[in-house]
Parts: sequence; C-alpha cells; structure tokens
Amino acid sequence: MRNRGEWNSMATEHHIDPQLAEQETRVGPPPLYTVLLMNDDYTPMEFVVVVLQQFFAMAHEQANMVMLKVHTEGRGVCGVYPKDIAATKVDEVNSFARQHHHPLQCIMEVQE
Ligand code: TYC
Repeated sequence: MRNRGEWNSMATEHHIDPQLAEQETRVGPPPLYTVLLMNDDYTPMEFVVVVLQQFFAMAHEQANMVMLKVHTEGRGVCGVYPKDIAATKVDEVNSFARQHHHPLQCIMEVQE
C-alpha cells in the first residue's frame, strides 16, 4: 500500500506530523485587530461621523470626537475586534465610502 512505510516510521519513531505541528506550537489566545480611519483632504467631516455611528455604534458626540482626532492627528481608532470581524468592518466601510465617491480609508492592524 502507498505510504505504508512512511506511516510505520511515524508511528514507531515518533516523528511529528507536519499537519499537526501548528496546533502543537500555538499558545495563547488569537490576536486582536485595531480598526482605524485615516485622514484625507476630501471626505466630508459629517460623512465620517455617520460612518462611526453606523458601523461602530458610536453616539454622535463620540463619533465627532474620533473624527476630529483623525482630522488633526492623521488616524484614529474605531474599535478592537477579532480578525474576521475587523476585516468585515474594513470592507464594509471602504465599500460604503466608495459608493459615495469618497476616498476615506479604513485599515486594520494587529494588536501588540
Ligand atoms: N480632513 C477631512 C476634511 O477636512 C475630514 C476627515 C476626517 C476625513 C476624518 C477623513 O478619516 C477622516 N473634510
């Protein structure tokens, strides 16, 4: 039978199956990702406030503070999420901005 010799040596010589190696070495919880907005010269301030309210569940006052932080400092945090949720938020915000013909950029960064 094909591979019998290989299987036998794995069983008797205690080789590590490479497909299991990742499971054996992964320690700790999965990383979290920070979702950020980047400043630009063209997206209207009120559009950014709406994005923060609609996609990140912020109240108008908090959304305005985050928008102004992005406007003055170049970037600002929208939230911190597991990888799949962060990636979905990034895609949704960038699609929404493009639908409205704004250059707004939403990105994600792995947490330290
Ligand atoms: N700088 C933009 C303006 O003056 C406003 C803005 C804020 C754009 C935050 C993007 O992520 C952003 N209209």
